[in-house]
Amino acid sequence: MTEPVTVYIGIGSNMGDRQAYCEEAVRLISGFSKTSLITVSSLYETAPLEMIDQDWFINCVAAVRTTLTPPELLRACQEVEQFLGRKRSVRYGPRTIDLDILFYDDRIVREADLTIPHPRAHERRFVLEPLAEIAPELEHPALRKTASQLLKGMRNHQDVRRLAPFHLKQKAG
Ligand code: A4P
Ligand code: MG
Repeated sequence: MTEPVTVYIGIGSNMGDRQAYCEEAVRLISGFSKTSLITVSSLYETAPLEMIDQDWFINCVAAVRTTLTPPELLRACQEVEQFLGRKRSVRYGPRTIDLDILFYDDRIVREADLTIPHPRAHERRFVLEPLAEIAPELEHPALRKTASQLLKGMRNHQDVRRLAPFHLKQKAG
């Protein structure tokens, strides 16, 4: 039996009921096989990056313990995206839900379809704010800086507003 590792998953939505999509994504993640949810950051409302002519996002970060391998986890995340109705059209464009594997223990993965740590995580306030809230001492395995150091060192501005603490809703019935 392999030892479980800690994994951080970035969650974002900027279409429809953004908060409900994020909450539903967390509920589905917590139901992954071989996986247990540890904690979820607050929800943050964040100005769009990359493709800026689109609605604001709601972002949060979930921490889980899992024995799923990185490819298994990617597939599980993509199933959640599909289930929640994401149509993959424009890169960086609007989406009901987007799940990014930010960190998988301290592993570095470079596959054609999977890069861990997420290649843009360290330069995005919408990732670093929620991450530093739940794991300020988490060290980026390549950059050797903690989440809070990366956040403090950020030069570019992005509007990020902390909303409510996260409440995991149980499905009725
Ligand atoms: N992929 C590679 N590495 C990973 C990883 N660590 N986690 C591959 C998840 N997927 C990974 O992703 C494209 C491919 O990336 C996948 O098929 C997978 O094999 P995608 O989700 O289909 O496409 P995308 O999300 O449009 O592109 P990308 O490059 O993932 O975009 P990002 O980096 O996720 O950026 N602004 C705000 N405020 N908040 C946001 O959440 N998100 C984006 C999307 C842009 N601006 C934003 C936000
Ligand atoms: Mg993505």
